[in-house]
Amino acid sequence: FSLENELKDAIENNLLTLVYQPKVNLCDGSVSGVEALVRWDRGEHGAVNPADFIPLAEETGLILPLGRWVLREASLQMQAWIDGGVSPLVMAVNCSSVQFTRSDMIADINEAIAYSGLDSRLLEIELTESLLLQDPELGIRILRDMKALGIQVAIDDFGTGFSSLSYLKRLPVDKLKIDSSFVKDLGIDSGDVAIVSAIITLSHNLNLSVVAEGVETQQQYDILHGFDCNEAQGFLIGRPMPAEEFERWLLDYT
Ligand code: G
Ligand code: G
Ligand code: MN
Ligand code: NA
Repeated sequence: FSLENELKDAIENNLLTLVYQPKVNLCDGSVSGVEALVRWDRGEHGAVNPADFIPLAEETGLILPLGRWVLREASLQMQAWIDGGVSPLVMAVNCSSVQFTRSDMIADINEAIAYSGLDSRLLEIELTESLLLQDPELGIRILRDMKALGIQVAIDDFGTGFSSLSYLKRLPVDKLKIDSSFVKDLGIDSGDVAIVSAIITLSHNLNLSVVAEGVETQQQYDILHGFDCNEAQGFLIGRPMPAEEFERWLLDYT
């Protein structure tokens, strides 16, 4: 019984779970959104790291059913929170470039929105620069189709993929997420301060919103706030949490 078969079984039998990590608005400190992150607990074998099983899912094509499950589950969860009286938050879902090149993502997103009843403006797709670097014209076409659905689009791990800036200008996206590797040494490494400040200025000049990932210290938070970064996400604010824990976190925070 290979790990691949076990993952297939986990997807089919609803054994994957999602955890939810908050993002806050740096202007007023309010909760601005949440990112869904997939988890796989193999019972007595323990939890497998997504950094290990996402690549396996991508190689085997299992990322297609996995990605559809994540989209649907995250949309259903946000709609359930809204129905339960929680103020609407943008739900961000990570998508692999394999999903864009090997499945009809627009149909998958439409299906999740229709099934959950979630307002499409509350769904955000996070994608990495790799899709856009592999096939820029396809990337732009898919991004346009996604914007036509009314959903938000963010570029994840920004700064690690070496997107050309002239290309960035043409992309119909809403948001850049500054990779945590640049945030880690803010306040220690003057090079990282320069990079982060440049990404924030660039984003604003392109009318994009900007999020800093991996914020762990108050010093990082304060520097980002001083640079007019729009949102922050990281362990300082909240770890990725199971749904019930996230609900308690929201009540405590607000
Ligand atoms: O949650 P964690 O930091 O362990 O995630 C590790 C990596 O796995 C990150 O790059 C994250 O974007 C990715 N990841 C987590 N959940 C999903 C998912 O649902 N789909 C895809 N494609 N990647 C995910
Ligand atoms: O690639 P992506 O940005 O989707 O990855 C998100 C990953 O980053 C998740 O695995 C999440 O657990 C992790 N993460 C989130 N906040 C922090 C943080 O403040 N510090 C560290 N080291 N990892 C974080
Ligand atoms: Mn992400
Ligand atoms: Na990231």
